[in-house]
Amino acid sequence: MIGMTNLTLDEKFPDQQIVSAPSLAIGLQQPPKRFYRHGWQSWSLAAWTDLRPPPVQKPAILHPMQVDPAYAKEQRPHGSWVGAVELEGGKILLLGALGLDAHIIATRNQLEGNYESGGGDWFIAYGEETTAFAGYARELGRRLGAKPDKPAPRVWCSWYSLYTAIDENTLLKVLDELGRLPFDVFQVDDGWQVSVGDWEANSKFPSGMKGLAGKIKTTGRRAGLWLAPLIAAKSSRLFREHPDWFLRDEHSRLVSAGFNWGQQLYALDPTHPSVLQWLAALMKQVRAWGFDYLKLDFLYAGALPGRHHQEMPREAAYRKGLKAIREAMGEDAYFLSCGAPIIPSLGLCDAMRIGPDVAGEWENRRDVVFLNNPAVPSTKNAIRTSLHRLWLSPLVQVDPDAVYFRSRECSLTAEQRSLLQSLALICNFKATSDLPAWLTSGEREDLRAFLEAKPGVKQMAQYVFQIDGRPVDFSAALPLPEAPSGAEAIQAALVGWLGNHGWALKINDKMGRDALEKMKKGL
Ligand code: 9PG
Repeated sequence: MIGMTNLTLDEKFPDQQIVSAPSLAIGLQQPPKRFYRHGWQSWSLAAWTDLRPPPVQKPAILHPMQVDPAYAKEQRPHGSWVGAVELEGGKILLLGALGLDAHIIATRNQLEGNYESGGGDWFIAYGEETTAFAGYARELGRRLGAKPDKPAPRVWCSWYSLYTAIDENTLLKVLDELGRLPFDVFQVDDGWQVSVGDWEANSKFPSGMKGLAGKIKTTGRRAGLWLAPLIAAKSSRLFREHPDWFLRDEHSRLVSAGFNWGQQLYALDPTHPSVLQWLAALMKQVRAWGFDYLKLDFLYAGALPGRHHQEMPREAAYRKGLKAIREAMGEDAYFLSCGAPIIPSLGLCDAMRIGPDVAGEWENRRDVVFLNNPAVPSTKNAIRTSLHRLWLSPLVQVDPDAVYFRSRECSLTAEQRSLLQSLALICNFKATSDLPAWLTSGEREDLRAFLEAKPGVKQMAQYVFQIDGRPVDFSAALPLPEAPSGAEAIQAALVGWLGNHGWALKINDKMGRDALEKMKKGL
């Protein structure tokens, strides 16, 4: 390939170096044992895998919201910005981009990195895994900005119990029942808005968002709010009124930002001046309502491939949007990014979700195994990917997602719940959605102790930690599921086919909402 810089891993290879090139390949003298694959955004898989071609994740209709769609069908082992191979003897070779739009590909005889547009610097490390990743993190911090000095607040978040079935009365009841449990933030998740794109209180919130934030603050807590500012649902007013604000491809067709809430999603173009103005006004609005903890979600949409209003690399477009958002919300707000393209978000947010969603389930067979999907909600998926992104800790407050203390409405074993809680202690990011009414008195006391804990954490081995002397081994969360065989393979093919159809996803969405309403009646 023209413009390719070639290096060879030999005896004289330096421990750490920085090389500037549009494309770079490091020749290996032996086939690697494992590949560290780093997914594009919060929910995308990060893990050490073997060197077989990564099976294509299903359904394709969800690709824009689960993987980098530009590489969804890549047949070689690959990852975003950074990749590493493990060689005989346990040493690793890490190749990490210091620019924003790079991709890594591994083969049996080389580790290769390419910038999508122009070129940039590469950080290369050869040696022990922890040292190599620490070196990469240090260099990223120098260029993109390191961790702000804000301790992570302890958060009660409405998502992992009530999901979209929230309303003012139910939330106020929860707020009351939390009593004196030491939460710093009460965070309202998805379900308060008129539509994704139309960020106004819906009819389930008769006092309006300012009223709700006010009530939260009278309990001495900060008010938190979820928004997905860079996407809009097809049925939203925003999309109908401003179709020209949305990202299109070279044939002027709208770019898909995925499918959720039973609808097609589109991506705002963050290089459009009117979009930037609208984003700033939105952030000022939610601050004026009284919210100062913002969980901004589905952020990947700002970095999707397409033709921008102002031509620039897609991840530079994203960073432009994110900068406008950060500036408008103010430095005193706490900004948690979610569904966020990892490297381009650094230096602009306080915290970052580093894995897919947890769930009251360990590993759903239909969603995780049949669809071969490590990005869908599942506690095993969440722990696996978060563990492989702990190296980001010096750069941003890492969020491994909520923990469970409840045994009601949750099929996780006590051991699985404990693994999740331990990971939260390691990250020092504590959040839950457990409804106080679902907790036994013992569970409530355990939750209190967790919120108050300031344990000493020691890493003993790659996946083994000691928390106040108590050993915690995460091995159970590591294996990727084997592909289904026999009759299950046929079932899996059917689920995969259905999953690619809007009507099937709509039915699935409706069934989920009906089940939620039933659950709510029992509250
Ligand atoms: C609200 C939720 C919660 C949650 C977020 C995000 O299809 N998907 O791949 C997909 C993944 C995650 C997801 C939604 C869809 O959840 O991570 O905490 O805020 O949105 O809708």
